[in-house]
Amino acid sequence: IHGVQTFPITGVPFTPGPRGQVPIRQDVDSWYLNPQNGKQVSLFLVALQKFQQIPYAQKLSYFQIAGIHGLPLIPWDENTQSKSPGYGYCTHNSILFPTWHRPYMFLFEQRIYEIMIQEVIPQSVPPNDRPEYIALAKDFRLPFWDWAKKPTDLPAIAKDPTISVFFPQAKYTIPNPFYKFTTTEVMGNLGITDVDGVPYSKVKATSKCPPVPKNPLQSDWINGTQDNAQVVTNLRTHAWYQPKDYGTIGEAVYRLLSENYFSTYDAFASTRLTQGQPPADYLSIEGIHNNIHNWTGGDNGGHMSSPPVSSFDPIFWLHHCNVDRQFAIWQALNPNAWFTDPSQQLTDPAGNWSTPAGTKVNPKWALEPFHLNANGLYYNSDDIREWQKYGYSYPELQPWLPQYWPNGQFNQLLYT
Ligand code: TYR
Repeated sequence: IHGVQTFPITGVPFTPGPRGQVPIRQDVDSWYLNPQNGKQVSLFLVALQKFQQIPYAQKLSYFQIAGIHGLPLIPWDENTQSKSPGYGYCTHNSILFPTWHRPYMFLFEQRIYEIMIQEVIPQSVPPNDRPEYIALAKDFRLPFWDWAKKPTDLPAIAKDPTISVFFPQAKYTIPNPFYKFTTTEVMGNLGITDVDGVPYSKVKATSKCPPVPKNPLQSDWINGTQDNAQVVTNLRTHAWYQPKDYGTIGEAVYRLLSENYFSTYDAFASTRLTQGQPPADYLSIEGIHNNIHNWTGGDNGGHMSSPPVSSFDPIFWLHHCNVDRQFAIWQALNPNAWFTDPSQQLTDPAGNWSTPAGTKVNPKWALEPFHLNANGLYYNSDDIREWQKYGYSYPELQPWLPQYWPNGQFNQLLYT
């Protein structure tokens, strides 16, 4: 029983169109590089900047929301203490992997929208222009980083240390909130510990592919270092850590989405079924995602390679938006596939916060700490099976577009 009201995660509020249309989460490059989106991009960048500046003690700060995933291992939006020691709330090596990360993306997207409406528009847009900007905020959806498209690259929005934004009365440059997440004091003061000898407690910013050695006193480690070229080399070289050559990222995703490639949702969803087994001839969605994390963070402890701290790097959100997209595409291709065998233990044998060791999960398993309402009701996997109910879809998944209508007739069945 919760003493205080819980935070209702809803995604961005929306009204579907007459054929069920909802706003689309777009490819981050197509969206960002199109000058027509400049106003919406500016809203997003300034909202993210403000989000990252919210005091770290606040539940709705970037720091605490990113901190749900792993460190600093504090309860979020609930009173309970850790159930079993581990990496935090994130569900890895578990068939809850795709479903848990879905409401996590709603929460991030919703916070960006709220900050656009509550802060950026009132502060930066003159009254006459506000209706236009409010409409842009309502239409905003988190973009995805399609790391499987050719040529594989980092998103342009994340590449430079500074970035320009414009509003009706001003055009200026800000430190790019997608380049790295920066804190005002060393993260050790905020509860971030070292992990496997990597001195995350000593830094004031996230890093990608830092050079060897990670010296806790090196200023580039402390203030964050981003070796974009090394990230791109890693992605294009695709040295999968599983002892097998799975080809390019695009080839791995192609197999992920191939008809009848996976017999069950469980096999698609997570590394759990192949853990400790001889290398399988496929990679699950989690398996592909793991490699992207490791290539982005690099071999020397860049944040993205370490589950306890990966979500502090802002690129995490663009990466996981693409994971959610592939999950949604797979669902559309396999509409009847869902959790199959409740008698199996399909979570990490070592356990984590929301799935203690030995847990057998089912689609009603609470996706802690994400709440549907203010009364402490948790999301479960069944709740998020239909993603459009939360007001978004993806470019490939717009059954309301005429090209998807059978016989030229809109078919409501295709929408659900
Ligand atoms: N540590 C994982 C592995 O090697 C990869 C990973 C990294 C997964 C960060 C999640 C994450 O947040 O398989």
